[in-house]
Amino acid sequence: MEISRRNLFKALGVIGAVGVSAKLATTTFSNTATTQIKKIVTALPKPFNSLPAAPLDPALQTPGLSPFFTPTKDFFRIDTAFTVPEIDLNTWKLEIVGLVSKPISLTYDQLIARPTFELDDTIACVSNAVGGSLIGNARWQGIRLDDLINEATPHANADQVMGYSVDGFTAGFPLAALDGRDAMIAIAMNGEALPPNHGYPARIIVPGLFGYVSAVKWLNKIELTRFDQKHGYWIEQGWSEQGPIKTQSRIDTPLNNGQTPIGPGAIAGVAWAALAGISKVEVKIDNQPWRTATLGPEIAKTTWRQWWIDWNPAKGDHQITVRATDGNGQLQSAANVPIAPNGAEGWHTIKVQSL
Ligand SMILES: Nc1nc2c(c(=O)[nH]1)N[C@H]1C(S)=C(S)[C@@H](COP(=O)(O)O)O[C@H]1N2
Ligand SMILES: [Mo]
Repeated sequence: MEISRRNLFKALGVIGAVGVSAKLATTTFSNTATTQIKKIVTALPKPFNSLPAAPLDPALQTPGLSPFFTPTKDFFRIDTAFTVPEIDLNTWKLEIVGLVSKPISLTYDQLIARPTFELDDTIACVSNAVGGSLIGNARWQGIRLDDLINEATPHANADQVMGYSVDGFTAGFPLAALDGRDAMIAIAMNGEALPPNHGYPARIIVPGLFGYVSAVKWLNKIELTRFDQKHGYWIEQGWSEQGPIKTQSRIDTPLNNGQTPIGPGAIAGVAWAALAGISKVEVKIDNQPWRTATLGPEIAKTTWRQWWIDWNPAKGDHQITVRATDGNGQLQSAANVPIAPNGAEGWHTIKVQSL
């Protein structure tokens, strides 16, 4: 049965609640006015590990600091899709095939009938420049990827997990990356079904890996294969086969090349590392010695960490640099490394005028 938008809202009893309608619209519909809804996600399964709510967000006290969870509407979007694929859940299937003894094919209902769990994970794009905004943190909900792949029983010679999108995009990562980390087939982010922009109805999330080698949106196939036989989309364009996220830190506030009032204020931002978490963030202002920043709560090693220090600038021009140390004591690389072929390196440095 096909339901129009208006009738659907009626059916759901949404009366004149613009905010709610708009939210529903972004989570369950594509943005074309003509879309007919074939089937919608009405309820998410209950995760077996329901994570506690995050503690009070330091961003509430520090204007300009990124919120711990990136609101879905503000979450960066990177893909090759000109138009967002529209997927009908009645016909969508997820297949696990290739170098496996027991191929698997699941309908959406079969997929979400499996145990789901929640994961707090920061995802990043390899194209994120030092200080850039192609990074976001979300609470994801999904099905364990290692369980599904074990069930399909990979052949001994398989060494790559290749995800396929309905639109032909591919991304592959080492089978060995499924080392117990919480990789998932995500069906929801921040408590709602994945919005079309972020891969509805399902995508891959692998903690510690850049999106271009792992985070396939609009997923409909996973193939067990070999690196010496197949390459994902971006590898064919010259990007590195291996794409671990690099330790980075970013100054959110004050803004680069901005102006800031003299007097008491704050410098604040976020820092992240692939899987190790962040143990220290240091800030250097002009020619002063490095100062250790206060760190926000650490909810999981897979997420970024907020940081801040107080700052009482004198009138004039200032330069501020940040650097992070990961949970293993490894200092972030200072080298000025460009984005291609496997991610930028360097300490984020900004210039500010205080007046
Ligand atoms: N189908 C599809 N999935 C994709 C891509 C794409 O182009 N097509 N881009 C990948 C890249 S490069 C990144 S960084 C992440 C970004 O995820 P987001 O748009 O949800 O933030 O999606 C990944 N998944
Ligand atoms: Mo990316």
